[in-house]
Amino acid sequence: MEHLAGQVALDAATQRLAEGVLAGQRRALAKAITLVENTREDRRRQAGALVSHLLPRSNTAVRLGISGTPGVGKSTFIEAFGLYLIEQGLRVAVLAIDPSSKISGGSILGDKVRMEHLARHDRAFIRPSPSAGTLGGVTRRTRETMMLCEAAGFDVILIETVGVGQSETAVADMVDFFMVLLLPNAGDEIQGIKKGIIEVADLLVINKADGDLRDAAKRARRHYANAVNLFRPKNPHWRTPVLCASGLAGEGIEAVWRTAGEHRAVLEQHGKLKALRREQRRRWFEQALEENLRERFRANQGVAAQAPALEAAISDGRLSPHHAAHYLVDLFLKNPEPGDTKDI
Ligand SMILES: Nc1nc2c(ncn2[C@@H]2O[C@H](COP(=O)(O)OP(=O)(O)O)[C@@H](O)[C@H]2O)c(=O)[nH]1
Ligand SMILES: [Mg+2]
Repeated sequence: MEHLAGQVALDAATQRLAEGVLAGQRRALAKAITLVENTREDRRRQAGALVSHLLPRSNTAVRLGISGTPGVGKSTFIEAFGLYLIEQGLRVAVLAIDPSSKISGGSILGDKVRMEHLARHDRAFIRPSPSAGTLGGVTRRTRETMMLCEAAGFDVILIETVGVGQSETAVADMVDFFMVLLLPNAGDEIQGIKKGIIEVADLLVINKADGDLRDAAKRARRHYANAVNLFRPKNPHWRTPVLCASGLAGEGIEAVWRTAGEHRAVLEQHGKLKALRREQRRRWFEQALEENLRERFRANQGVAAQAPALEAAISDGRLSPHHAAHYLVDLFLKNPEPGDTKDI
């Protein structure tokens, strides 16, 4: 415990990597992120030590989440938004999570094209997150990657995520400001708008407010502004604004950044930003504990040997799930795998 809570000792290779990240070297950053993504137990420990070591240098950036259904224009928006931020003298890191895509599949390749100019800029860093594995795994990698990017000197972290339930909430939990992009012609669906989205959003953006869709976007904006009033705000000092924008035409970008700044000022004014970061770390720990337990449990040989028979008995209605769960956890606690719990 004392060892863990104090200075984190790094081996020589990890120390070099840490120095490279702190010096803002892109190759070191990319390598560190690859390390964080590695699922091998020893790599995981090395990554954990690296992130711990860099954490004191990682509380500096503005963290923004951008969500919305596939095709709403998130990547196109981020390209315009990112280039705008660079013009303001900022360095921008983009982390894209798409739980529905494979790394070799369409949307990541599509993103490379959509963020073509941003991707080439030396003040930007774009990293698609491999979405394979559990939500807990994706969340861990995204958080750790965010910390690495901050340690490498990026001022703004943009996390793109698809608007599907859990991954959206997970991202909302790790950023300071969470915006949801909506389509202009979704006005008729307002009645069915997911309560959840409004509850987690700090800003709603009616995107693609250009060309023929301009008027529809204005109507949608009024509808959503009314809808927002029906819900209790997430923060009593902040009523979720609804803006129109077009990533393609580069319109409304500045207003989004201004709104993020106003939100931050409101948080700071009420002493909420520090509290928010503390709360984020607390949740991070909670999720890390759960993920770690689940993975070790699943990797346990005794558990793996017995689980299929128990699952079959449960499916057949011959065994109570609670009874089986109790039995398996007891089994795990009696036979934790050697090396797994000893050297912390
Ligand atoms: N009219 C219009 N089309 C857009 C806009 N932004 C994106 N698109 C188009 O919508 C499609 C999906 O865009 P993309 O950025 O990949 O959406 P994502 O899946 O949310 O990341 C592409 O064909 C874009 O060209 C916009 O602001 N206006
Ligand atoms: Mg995209």
